[in-house]
Amino acid sequence: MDDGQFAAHGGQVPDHGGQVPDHGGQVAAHGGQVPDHEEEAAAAGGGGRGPLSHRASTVAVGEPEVGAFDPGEAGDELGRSGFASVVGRPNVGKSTLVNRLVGVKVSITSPRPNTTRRPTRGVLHAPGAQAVFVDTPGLHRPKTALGRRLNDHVAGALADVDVVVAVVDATAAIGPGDRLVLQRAVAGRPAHQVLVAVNKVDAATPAQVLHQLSGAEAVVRQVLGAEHEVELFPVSAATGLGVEPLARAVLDRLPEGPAYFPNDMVSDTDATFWLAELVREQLLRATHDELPHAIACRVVEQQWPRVRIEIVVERPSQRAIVIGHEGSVLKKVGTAVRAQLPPGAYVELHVVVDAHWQQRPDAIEGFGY
Ligand SMILES: Nc1nc2c(ncn2[C@@H]2O[C@H](COP(=O)(O)OP(=O)(O)OP(=O)(O)O)[C@@H](O)[C@H]2O)c(=O)[nH]1
Ligand SMILES: [Mg+2]
Repeated sequence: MDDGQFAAHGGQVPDHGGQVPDHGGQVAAHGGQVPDHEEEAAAAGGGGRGPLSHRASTVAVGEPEVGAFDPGEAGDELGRSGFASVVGRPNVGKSTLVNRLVGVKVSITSPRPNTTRRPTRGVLHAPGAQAVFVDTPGLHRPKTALGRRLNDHVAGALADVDVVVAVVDATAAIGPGDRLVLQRAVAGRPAHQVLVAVNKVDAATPAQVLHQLSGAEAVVRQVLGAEHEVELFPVSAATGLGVEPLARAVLDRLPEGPAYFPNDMVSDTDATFWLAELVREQLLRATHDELPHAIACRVVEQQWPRVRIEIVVERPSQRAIVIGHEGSVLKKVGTAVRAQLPPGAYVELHVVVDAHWQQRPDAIEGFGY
């Protein structure tokens, strides 16, 4: 194990977010004077729930709400409830769509494939109904134990759910990966339980969108039989276009049942995992190419408002990329993460090398993937 240690805060050192004393040493950057914020931090902790909360009343995850449509006032009386798994190839926008459906950021997103590494539940509360959307990793051809694990998660999320939303990308031709997704989505399921979303219509021409809609329909009919009706939804998870009809279609297909989550809860991701995810998200956005697959994050110390997060890479060269010139990448990542946390957060990032962690099931499980 090799290590390099950095912390990113903001307040006291507004312009540079911290000192960079020497290379490979410590970059400290904090979010203001920690003691001053103790009260706020304690309040944000929500009585032991930790610094982050996915309860709708205290959306403390930082980034602005993604602006979902308004499903109306959620009431206590429930008629319908159930689970809807969102599946698709990597990078088609599943997580962005789930965030939009739920109206709160519950899953991290990035332009890199295989950003999502485990099923992530986000709850849509509507009058008389509750839909639990399950964001899943992108179904892909796996090269590592991690990749196989991601695909296993998808298989698990497809079993025993009420509705499946299969997502395809309007800007890329429907290929073998999409075909596999659509086959898995409809296999052994009544047609009415499967909805197909053609996402990213904001970035596609009308002709492209039409082409994708008919392509997806043709694949589903091949599997289910020509007589089956397929429900298709052109959407933009990025802008929200078309998301409301999709959400309503999901809600309409839920069976009668009790509420699975309290009214003010939008996700069941624990605060510790979420902190590590926020760091990984910023790393994926700040770095490029092959690095994303090599990155894993975990919280190693948490004494709010101080959090120490370990970033694990597979090679020393990757460690250098993650740190950046004079700590520039880590600093950027730490600052972006801190901006999503309650005031006063002190985020310490620490990079270590662990060769081949992606091939070791124990390591993969250790990260919670
Ligand atoms: N233009 C456009 N971009 C989108 C839309 N939805 C998602 N994206 C972008 O597509 C990329 C992938 O989005 P994610 O939501 O992370 O995709 P995903 O399917 O969850 O990806 P994995 O978790 O890797 O399988 C990101 O850069 C998003 O900003 C959309 O409706 N329009
Ligand atoms: Mg995702």
